[in-house]
Amino acid sequence: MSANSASSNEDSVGEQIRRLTTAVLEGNADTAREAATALQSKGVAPLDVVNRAIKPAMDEVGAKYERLEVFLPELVLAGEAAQEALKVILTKEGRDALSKGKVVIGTIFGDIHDIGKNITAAILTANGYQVVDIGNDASPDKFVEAAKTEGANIIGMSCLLTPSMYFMRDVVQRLKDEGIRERFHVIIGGAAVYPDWAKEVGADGWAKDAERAVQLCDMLVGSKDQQLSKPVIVGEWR
Ligand code: B1M
Repeated sequence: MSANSASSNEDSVGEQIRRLTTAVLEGNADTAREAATALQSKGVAPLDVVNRAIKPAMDEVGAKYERLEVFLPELVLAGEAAQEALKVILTKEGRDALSKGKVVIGTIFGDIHDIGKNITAAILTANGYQVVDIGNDASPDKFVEAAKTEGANIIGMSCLLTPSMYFMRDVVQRLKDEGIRERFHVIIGGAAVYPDWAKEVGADGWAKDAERAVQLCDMLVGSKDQQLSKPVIVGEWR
């Protein structure tokens, strides 16, 4: 590629990133899908699309919600537009996955926020993990049963809603009660939970975001012969 065509490709990538960001902010799922398709066809990595467009747009919608500048309907539409874009950009990576381990992931009981969980699931898939997504509002029983049935080695719990975070403790307790705690690496993440909470519930690690969740899983899965001080914390809280 010549220098000119490389820079014009980057211009049009920038343009589609802005288009996608605006589409998510405005809750326009059709435009979000189109912009994501354009970015995928230009070979932009899924993680770049997430970090440059989807995540900042959702953060901005969240900030506007907190300032009472937008309300629940706008949040729902923004969430749907983000999900449409994710469906487009993550399909190929998912198919190409090589398995480094198997993760059962879900959003914990009572909590239906699933965008961050979906991103984390997708980025783990894109980075070589087999991911079984048990959805949102998943009970402690559902986590444990799925992990056993699927033969997973990692259980990942996401939580954005403070009242729901207490159910994370029940998952760990249930594993202990069944004498299978050591079979799984238990990791947590999501805006409601923080490093000390991982310690509090007896999890093996906490990650700030999806990329760091990959680093965390890599560390835990690769830790057979080394002592890790647990919980392993990847990223700074806030
Ligand atoms: Co609601 N909501 N919401 N919401 N919502 C929050 C979370 C809130 C902080 C807004 C606020 O008041 N400031 C607040 C929670 C307060 C609290 O308890 N701490 C809140 C509330 C109160 C509510 C309702 C109760 C509102 C109501 O009905 N009155 C209700 C709850 C329903 C329920 O769950 N039972 C509700 C509903 C909704 C919508 C349905 C409208 C929608 C969700 C759509 C969906 O998820 N499908 C929604 C949204 C969109 C938000 C905000 C604006 C954005 C969340 C989001 O998607 N962020 C949020 C405010 C905010 O966060 N600023 C808010 C983008 C996403 C990419 O980030 O999920 O943090 P995040 O994920 C990151 C990391 O945290 C991390 O990686 C991700 C990517 O980097 N991560 C992990 C996530 N999971 C991980 C797991 C890991 C590792 C890393 O390992 C397993």
